[in-house]
Amino acid sequence: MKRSTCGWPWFFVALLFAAVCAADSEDPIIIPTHNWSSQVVMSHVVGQLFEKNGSKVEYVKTDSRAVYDLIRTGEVTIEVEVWEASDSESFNAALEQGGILDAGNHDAVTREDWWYPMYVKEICPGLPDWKALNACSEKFATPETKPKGRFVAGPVGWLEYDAEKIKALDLNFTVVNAVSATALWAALEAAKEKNQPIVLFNWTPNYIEAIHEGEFVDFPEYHPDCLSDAGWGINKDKKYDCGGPTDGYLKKAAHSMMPVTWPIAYELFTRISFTNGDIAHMAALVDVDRMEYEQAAATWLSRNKPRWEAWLKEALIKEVP
Ligand code: TMO
Repeated sequence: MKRSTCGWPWFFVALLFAAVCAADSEDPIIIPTHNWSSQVVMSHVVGQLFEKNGSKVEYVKTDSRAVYDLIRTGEVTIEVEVWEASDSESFNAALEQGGILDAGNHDAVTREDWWYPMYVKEICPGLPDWKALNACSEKFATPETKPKGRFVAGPVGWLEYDAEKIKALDLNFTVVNAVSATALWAALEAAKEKNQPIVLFNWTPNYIEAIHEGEFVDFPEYHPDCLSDAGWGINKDKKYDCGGPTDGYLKKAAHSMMPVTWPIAYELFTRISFTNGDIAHMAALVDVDRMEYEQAAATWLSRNKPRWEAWLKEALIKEVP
């Protein structure tokens, strides 16, 4: 089903005439949401922009790893947050199989890795160098992990090679997955209250850096080959002997038929770009201000109107010359 995109009251007349000819499908654009706040808010920001463009939108909850195959088959249409550290393996595998497009990078620069609140540095001297960890691993031990230290990882389905990294770097630590992002922050709060050492998974941009002072552990420098070539890096027999990228990308991905089925929405999607500040803001609207996701998205849009108006306008000019 095709529909014409007429009726843009704020555009000048010539553009209006041109827009009559453009045709995005009336089928809904399917947007997957995951289990961390910025991704869900950003999904709704993008969804609400598609709606302003006249598209129908549906949201589905999916795993953030399985989503790349769902995009390839067209069961979902886009992914708004492809994180280099967590997602590059699944994303690259999907690109190789076909059916998915790299829809460009956000402005944001990302990092995901082991992280500790600042007081831990006094308890474990030598941090942020990763080599300091083994000397105090027993200080990070809990009844369930002793004599090894505990690394509190994110939920299963986020970055998944921490256990491999521990082996490859011969770290005296055990991975304990938090069940949710909320559980991760609860573990941080609990440790902080008692001044106990803790090392946990964290990422930036995120709202948490505005609330808790802390640092990432500096592991051997990342290289994409670290994930695919055992011979790369300080451990010649094992992959994953490195930290996450310190200046990682944040990409968007789309089903390969999106430019054909929803040409204007696709042009719009390629133009959408969020900064580190935007993403921290989106997360904070939910995690600090306790808004619903839809409301957080509408709030972000109302505070950033000139930016998304420009994206919409450029997408229409490009697609409807
Ligand atoms: C998977 N995450 C972006 C929360 O690190």
